[in-house]
Amino acid sequence: MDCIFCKIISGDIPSTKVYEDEHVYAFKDINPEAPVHVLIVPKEHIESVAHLDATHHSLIGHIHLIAKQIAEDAGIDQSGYRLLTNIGKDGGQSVLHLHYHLLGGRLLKWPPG
Ligand code: D5M
Repeated sequence: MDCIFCKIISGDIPSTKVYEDEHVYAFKDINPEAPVHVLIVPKEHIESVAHLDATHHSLIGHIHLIAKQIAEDAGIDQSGYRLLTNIGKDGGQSVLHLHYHLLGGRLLKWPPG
Protein backbone atom coordinates (compact mmCIF):
# COMPACT_ATOMS: atom_id res chain seq x y z
CA MET A 1 0.00 0.00 0.00
CA ASP A 2 1.32 3.40 -0.93
CA CYS A 3 0.74 5.02 2.45
CA ILE A 4 3.54 6.89 4.18
CA PHE A 5 2.23 6.15 7.67
CA CYS A 6 1.87 2.43 6.89
CA LYS A 7 5.53 2.53 5.81
CA ILE A 8 6.48 4.28 9.06
CA ILE A 9 4.59 1.66 11.09
CA SER A 10 6.33 -1.17 9.21
CA GLY A 11 9.73 0.51 9.65
CA ASP A 12 10.30 1.04 5.92
CA ILE A 13 10.45 4.79 6.57
CA PRO A 14 12.35 5.90 9.70
CA SER A 15 10.61 7.77 12.49
CA THR A 16 11.26 8.81 16.06
CA LYS A 17 9.08 6.43 18.02
CA VAL A 18 7.35 7.70 21.15
CA TYR A 19 5.05 4.76 21.85
CA GLU A 20 4.04 1.43 20.32
CA ASP A 21 1.71 -1.43 21.13
CA GLU A 22 -0.24 -4.05 19.17
CA HIS A 23 -2.74 -1.54 17.79
CA VAL A 24 -1.10 1.89 17.88
CA TYR A 25 2.13 3.61 16.86
CA ALA A 26 3.12 7.13 17.96
CA PHE A 27 6.03 9.16 16.63
CA LYS A 28 7.35 12.71 16.47
CA ASP A 29 5.95 14.90 13.71
CA ILE A 30 8.63 15.70 11.12
CA ASN A 31 7.45 19.31 11.02
CA PRO A 32 6.75 20.19 14.67
CA GLU A 33 4.33 23.06 15.28
CA ALA A 34 5.00 23.04 19.02
CA PRO A 35 7.75 21.84 21.40
CA VAL A 36 5.74 18.62 21.77
CA HIS A 37 4.17 17.41 18.51
CA VAL A 38 3.44 13.71 18.38
CA LEU A 39 1.34 11.80 15.85
CA ILE A 40 -0.68 8.89 17.20
CA VAL A 41 -1.86 6.47 14.53
CA PRO A 42 -3.70 3.15 14.47
CA LYS A 43 -1.69 0.36 12.86
CA GLU A 44 -4.78 -0.57 10.86
CA HIS A 45 -5.02 1.56 7.75
CA ILE A 46 -8.13 3.67 8.32
CA GLU A 47 -8.32 6.77 6.16
CA SER A 48 -9.91 9.18 8.64
CA VAL A 49 -12.66 9.59 11.23
CA ALA A 50 -15.05 9.63 8.28
CA HIS A 51 -14.11 5.97 7.67
CA LEU A 52 -14.68 4.70 11.22
CA ASP A 53 -17.39 2.21 12.10
CA ALA A 54 -18.62 0.52 15.27
CA THR A 55 -15.76 -2.03 15.19
CA HIS A 56 -13.33 0.84 15.93
CA HIS A 57 -15.00 1.83 19.19
CA SER A 58 -12.35 0.54 21.58
CA LEU A 59 -9.47 1.55 19.30
CA ILE A 60 -10.48 5.21 19.46
CA GLY A 61 -10.87 5.12 23.23
CA HIS A 62 -7.47 3.43 23.44
CA ILE A 63 -5.87 6.19 21.36
CA HIS A 64 -7.24 8.83 23.73
CA LEU A 65 -5.79 7.07 26.76
CA ILE A 66 -2.42 6.74 25.02
CA ALA A 67 -2.50 10.45 24.21
CA LYS A 68 -3.11 11.21 27.87
CA GLN A 69 -0.16 9.00 28.84
CA ILE A 70 2.16 10.58 26.26
CA ALA A 71 1.20 14.06 27.51
CA GLU A 72 1.96 13.02 31.08
CA ASP A 73 5.29 11.51 30.05
CA ALA A 74 6.16 14.72 28.17
CA GLY A 75 5.30 16.78 31.26
CA ILE A 76 2.59 18.87 29.59
CA ASP A 77 -0.47 17.43 31.31
CA GLN A 78 -0.64 20.20 33.90
CA SER A 79 -0.10 23.10 31.48
CA GLY A 80 -2.51 21.68 28.92
CA TYR A 81 -2.27 20.49 25.35
CA ARG A 82 -4.31 19.83 22.23
CA LEU A 83 -5.40 16.53 20.68
CA LEU A 84 -6.89 16.81 17.20
CA THR A 85 -7.44 14.99 13.99
CA ASN A 86 -7.89 16.58 10.58
CA ILE A 87 -10.48 15.07 8.27
CA GLY A 88 -10.47 15.38 4.50
CA LYS A 89 -9.56 18.27 2.25
CA ASP A 90 -11.31 21.12 4.04
CA GLY A 91 -10.16 19.71 7.38
CA GLY A 92 -6.54 20.08 6.26
CA GLN A 93 -5.73 16.36 6.18
CA SER A 94 -2.62 15.78 4.06
CA VAL A 95 -1.88 12.14 4.96
CA LEU A 96 -4.82 9.82 4.34
CA HIS A 97 -4.18 7.51 7.30
CA LEU A 98 -6.05 8.41 10.50
CA HIS A 99 -3.76 10.25 12.91
CA TYR A 100 -4.16 12.36 16.01
CA HIS A 101 -1.88 15.34 16.57
CA LEU A 102 -0.81 15.80 20.18
CA LEU A 103 0.49 19.37 20.52
CA GLY A 104 1.78 21.14 23.59
CA GLY A 105 4.63 22.84 25.36
CA ARG A 106 3.48 26.33 24.38
CA LEU A 107 0.28 28.39 24.46
CA LEU A 108 -1.77 27.29 21.46
CA LYS A 109 -3.98 29.79 19.68
CA TRP A 110 -7.66 29.22 18.94
CA PRO A 111 -9.28 29.06 16.44
CA PRO A 112 -6.82 27.49 14.01
CA GLY A 113 -6.69 28.95 10.50
O1 D5M B 1 -0.85 15.98 9.14
C1 D5M B 1 0.13 15.18 8.57
C2 D5M B 1 1.35 15.35 9.41
O2 D5M B 1 2.27 14.32 9.10
C3 D5M B 1 2.10 16.67 9.20
O3 D5M B 1 2.10 17.42 10.41
C4 D5M B 1 3.51 16.24 8.83
C5 D5M B 1 3.56 14.81 9.27
N1 D5M B 1 4.47 13.95 8.54
C6 D5M B 1 4.47 13.73 7.20
N2 D5M B 1 5.44 12.87 6.87
C7 D5M B 1 6.06 12.52 8.03
C8 D5M B 1 7.15 11.67 8.36
N3 D5M B 1 7.81 10.96 7.42
N4 D5M B 1 7.52 11.57 9.65
C9 D5M B 1 6.87 12.29 10.61
N5 D5M B 1 5.82 13.09 10.36
C10 D5M B 1 5.43 13.23 9.09
P1 D5M B 1 -2.26 16.28 8.45
O4 D5M B 1 -3.22 16.34 9.61
O5 D5M B 1 -2.56 15.14 7.50
O6 D5M B 1 -2.09 17.57 7.75
